[in-house]
Amino acid sequence: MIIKSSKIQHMEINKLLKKVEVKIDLTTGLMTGKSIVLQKRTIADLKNVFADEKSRLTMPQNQLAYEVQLYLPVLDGTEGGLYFGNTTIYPCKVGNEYMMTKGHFHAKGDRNEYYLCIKGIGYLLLMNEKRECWMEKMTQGSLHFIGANLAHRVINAGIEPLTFLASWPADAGHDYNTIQQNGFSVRLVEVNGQPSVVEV
Ligand code: S6P
Ligand code: ZN
Repeated sequence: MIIKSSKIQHMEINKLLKKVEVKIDLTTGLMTGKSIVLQKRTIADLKNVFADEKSRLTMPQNQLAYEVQLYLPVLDGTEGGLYFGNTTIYPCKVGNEYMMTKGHFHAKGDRNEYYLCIKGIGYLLLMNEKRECWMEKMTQGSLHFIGANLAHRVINAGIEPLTFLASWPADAGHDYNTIQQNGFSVRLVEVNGQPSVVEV
């Protein structure tokens, strides 16, 4: 409907509005919308991720380790496309090692990524192709830029779930094999109640 006010013609805003597909609760990081994909990683899915494989095998195999919500509005591999997601890592240890994501390089090494911590306490572990590692502390509101050719893994070093949002190119792809075979060159373990780095 066209509304006439003085000489300027105004159009009802509703004519142009399209439904927002996804909403994010910024207090929890949870995403809602019809096109959200859910991925769950249990203790059973994390074979050879932790140093203490024996301890992992004694844990309930269906226990949820972390879960990911994904918004994938374009086809996988679309050049110029962007993806968005969240990850929640539940607090737990395998042996004395903190719960963490599998970690990966991007298959297209020059594709970058942002992580934004919503809640919880942990560390973003980064590793370059020379296997040099460094970490950034993740706390509510911390923004992390993951540059080219860096493997990335998030470690929950707290006693609450750690949730972060992420955005990355739709053609980044994931190389899990390199980490599955060689791991990162450091691990984060708890010693006397405090996080401590062990070189591998
Ligand atoms: C994707 C992005 C995240 C991770 C998620 C789980 O590029 O980095 O969505 O997929 O945090 O980690 P991982 O290492 O199991 O994929
Ligand atoms: Zn990634």
